[in-house]
Amino acid sequence: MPALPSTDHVHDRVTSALQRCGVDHLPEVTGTGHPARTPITGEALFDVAACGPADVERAIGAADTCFRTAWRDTPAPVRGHLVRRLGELLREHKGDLADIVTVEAGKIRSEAAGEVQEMIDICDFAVGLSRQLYGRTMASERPGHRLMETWHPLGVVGVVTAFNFPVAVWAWNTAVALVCGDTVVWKPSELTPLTALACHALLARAASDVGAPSDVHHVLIGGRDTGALLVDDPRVALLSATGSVRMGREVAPRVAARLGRCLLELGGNNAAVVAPSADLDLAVRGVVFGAAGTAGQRCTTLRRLIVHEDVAEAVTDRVVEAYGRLRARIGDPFDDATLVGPLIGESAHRAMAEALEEAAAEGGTVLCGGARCLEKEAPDAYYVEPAVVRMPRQSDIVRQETFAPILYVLTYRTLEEALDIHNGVPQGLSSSIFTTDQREAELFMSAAGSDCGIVNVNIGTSGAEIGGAFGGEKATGGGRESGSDAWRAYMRRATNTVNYSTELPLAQGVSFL
Ligand code: UN1
Repeated sequence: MPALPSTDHVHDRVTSALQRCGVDHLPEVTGTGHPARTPITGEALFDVAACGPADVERAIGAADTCFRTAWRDTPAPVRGHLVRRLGELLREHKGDLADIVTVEAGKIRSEAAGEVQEMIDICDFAVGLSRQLYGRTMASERPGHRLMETWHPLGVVGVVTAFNFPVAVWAWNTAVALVCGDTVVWKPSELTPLTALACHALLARAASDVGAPSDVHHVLIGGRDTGALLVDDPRVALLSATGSVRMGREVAPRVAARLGRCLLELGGNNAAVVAPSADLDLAVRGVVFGAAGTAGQRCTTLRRLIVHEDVAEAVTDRVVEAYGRLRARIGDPFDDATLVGPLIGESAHRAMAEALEEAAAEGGTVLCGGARCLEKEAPDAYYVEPAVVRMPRQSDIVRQETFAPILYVLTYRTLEEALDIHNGVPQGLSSSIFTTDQREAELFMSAAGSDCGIVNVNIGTSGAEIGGAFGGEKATGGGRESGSDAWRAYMRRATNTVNYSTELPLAQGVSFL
């Protein structure tokens, strides 16, 4: 098992990366601010100054003024220059940002770099979008009239992000919001303040390089109270929040109470169906990456394997065998040999241990994994062996999202039964089927198939590209971010009727005067 680096080593590495990204006032360890920790050793690296209510007020006020006085009137293709410059800086600092993500979120280096690549990709997409914010023209029912729609910027977008994708989800929202003419106030997870400072510094540099106003973006380091101020402020036209279903249930009614707009990306409980015709080599690889990758801490992580009983033994044996090979590759996420980094912290580990106990009480059999590793070397860090648990049925614990690497295995006889199990959970984010039978694949993608926002065939549930809209149904919250036409959530639509005739015919044939 790769040895862990010391906290001093991690501190030095992240310090240089932050400096290169242009974070001017490097935080120190003072014991007074908001602690920035690394899950690699579980120890504190710095204290970051936390925002108070006055800072939140100032940030929202400045972003709102910037929106009204400058940004909404800047032509969209010119707004695109800012995002293009940000994309260039992200390319230049890909390694630095990946280092910071690895330090704060514990992602293995390749996945951290992949996350930064996702930022670069969305910047490219948003730059193109800056010339494609199209409205439709419709045929008017009246002679000499034109009916059309225009898309306008919305206002301040409040972005709340989670620890597990500390930079990509910010970039999905921010790159698109900025070209749409919105300004952004960001409340990152309190577990990842350093990545937020680095992103903010890079965006500030991009703004200064292209002559865009610095108030297009503000970052607020803080906890729940800080987020609540953003949620309740009527100047925040759209609140885009990523996190747990519990968080969504708190946030949505508060935003609704002020008739604001919400874009929610909440939990997933993603499943893969493995049919008897599946290419098993491919299925096993897809399953293992989906379930154990990112130490099970993606909202798209594969949590339920619904496998046909004819291939259940073969598939389970192979997955367990692959997990056996992972065991030697749990540890330092900076080591190229590592495939499974740490859990984010103690509560994540507790949730995993409790879920495993509950699964056993509900009749489950742990086929492999679940043990904590490296606790002698780093008592405050939480490394675990990814677990596979055979369940007799889809019991309560299987229907919950536990943000840790536990894969529940269930079996089915008919595809109808598989779909019932598949859709029989509160969440609806991502799904996949492994099959070579076209009828099954089409049915799975049909209205009567998977009820998720992401429905894949012969690939796993995680690792979506930015070009499609990302998000899910039911308790996942219904929001869509990233590609396709997700930009529409960041703008307001005006319907225009223009009369270029000398008559005034009323619609629906109404006569008056
Ligand atoms: C998340 O886990 O919050 O599809 C986002 C994926 C990534 C994004 C995940 N592109 O797994």
